[in-house]
Amino acid sequence: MSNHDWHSIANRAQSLVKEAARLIRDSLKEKRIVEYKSNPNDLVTEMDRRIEAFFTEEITREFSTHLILGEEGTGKDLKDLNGIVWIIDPIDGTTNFVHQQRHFAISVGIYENGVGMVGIIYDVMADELYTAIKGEGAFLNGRKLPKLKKADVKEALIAVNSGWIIKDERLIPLIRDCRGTRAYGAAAIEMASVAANRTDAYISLNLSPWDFAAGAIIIKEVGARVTTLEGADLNLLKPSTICVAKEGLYEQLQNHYFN
Ligand code: 2AM
Ligand code: CA
Repeated sequence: MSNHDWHSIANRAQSLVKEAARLIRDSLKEKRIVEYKSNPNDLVTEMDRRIEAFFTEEITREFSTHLILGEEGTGKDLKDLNGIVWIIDPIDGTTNFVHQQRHFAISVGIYENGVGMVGIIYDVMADELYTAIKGEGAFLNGRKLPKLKKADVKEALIAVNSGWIIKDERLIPLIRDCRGTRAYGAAAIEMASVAANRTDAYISLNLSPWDFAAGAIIIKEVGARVTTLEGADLNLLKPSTICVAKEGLYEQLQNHYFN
């Protein structure tokens, strides 16, 4: 491990996430201002931007050498992952935030020279905080998550958004073979749910680095796998497909369904 104090960085990041969550919860009493970005399914609210600005201000003040990449535009010109980079989704699951006022998360992954060091996912309304430091395991509200056991497709609960089934026919036999599917609508929560042994795999055809940066760190700490759909390493600077799965199931997905 590098010579940075990752425990103190993780503690500070965790406090910022809790503070941001308070701001979001308070905002639920007010009317939400919703706009859409590229199309009517791609929502953004004033809170997405306010929370990202909150993180940017606090991180810049306390860790002046650290860089930030955020969904709402911070660091959009970042060309590489040299140094320490915080990859932030201020609200993951904005559609849930707007429609349901729950099932959304704050996602923060901290990378050093491209290596995931600290992962934090906070399911704000469920008050479930997932944390991990590289090599030290993953925790849910301070309790260590057990290493995941192997899984088999026939007994697997697989998280996948139904829209992707229309786009990629490789998903059809998989959905036929597995025990069932789920869709929570927030990538960070879906990754955390595999880590917490609530589902066995999560598949998406299009995620951005802020959607999976924290989840990838947490998933590795519980002994599960995370790559692109075809098995390549994730690129933290580009949108990507994603295949998260327990051992055993991961190899089945790769060998029998996606390759
Ligand atoms: P977001 O809410 O932060 O945008 C929805 O299935 C999940 O996929 C959410 O985690 C959502 O993140 C993410 N996602 C990534 N790209 C998306 C897109 N182009 N449209 C909708 N959701 C997207
Ligand atoms: Ca978001």
